[in-house]
Amino acid sequence: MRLYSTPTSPFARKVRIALLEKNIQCDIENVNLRDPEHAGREKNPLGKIPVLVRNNGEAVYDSAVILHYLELFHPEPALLPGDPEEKIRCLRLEALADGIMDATIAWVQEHRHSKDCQDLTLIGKQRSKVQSGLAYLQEQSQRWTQSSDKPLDLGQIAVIAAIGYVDLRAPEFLVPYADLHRWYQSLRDRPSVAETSPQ
Ligand SMILES: N[C@@H](CCC(=O)N[C@@H](CS)C(=O)NCC(=O)O)C(=O)O
Repeated sequence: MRLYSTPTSPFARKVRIALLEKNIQCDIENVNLRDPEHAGREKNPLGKIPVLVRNNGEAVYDSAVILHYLELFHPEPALLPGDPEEKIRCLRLEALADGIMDATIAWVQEHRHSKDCQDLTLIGKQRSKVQSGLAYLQEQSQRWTQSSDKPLDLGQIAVIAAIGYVDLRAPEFLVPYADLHRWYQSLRDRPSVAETSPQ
C-alpha cells in the first residue's frame, strides 16, 4: 500500500497514526500540494491528500473512508468500539476534530493574505468554530484516560491530529484549553504520535 501525504497534513496524520497503531506496513509518499501535477492528484479527482492506494491499485479517500477501510480490512487492534452507542460517539468525535482541522486550515489560508486583502468576517467565523470545538474537546478530555498498552480509538486519533495542527499553526488558540493541551502532551512520546508529529 502507498499513502500520498504531506508532513503537516492533519488529515494524513490521522491515517499515519492509525497505520502505526495497527502496525500496518505502508509506503508513505510526500507530495507537494502546490504542484498541480503532484502524484496524488491522478488518484483523487479532488486533488486532495491523503489518498491510500491499495495493493490492487484502487485508491481510497478521504481520511475518514481510509480509516474505515483500515478498520474493515485490518481489524486488529480495533480502533472503533463494538458498542453501537460508543461507536457513534467515536465517529462524532472524528467529525468534530475534522471540522476543527477544516476551520484551522481556512483560517490559516485567509490569514496568509496581506492584511488589506483579508476577509475579517471569515477569519472571525473560522476562529470561533475552532474555539468552540476546542472548548467541547476540553470538556470531553476529562473522561479520557490513556495507557500506553491500550490502542487509541479513532476519535482520539482525530483529536490528536487536530490539536497537533492547531499547535503548529496557531498555538495561541490552545492557551485557554490547558487541560486539553496537557492531555495532548501526555501522549507526545507514544510512538504513533511522536513519529507523525508535524514538522
Ligand atoms: N475531507 C478531507 C480533507 C483533506 C484535505 O483538506 N487535505 C488538504 C491537505 S491537509 C489538501 O489536500 N489540500 C489541497 C487541496 O485542497 O487542493 C479528508 O478528510 O481527507
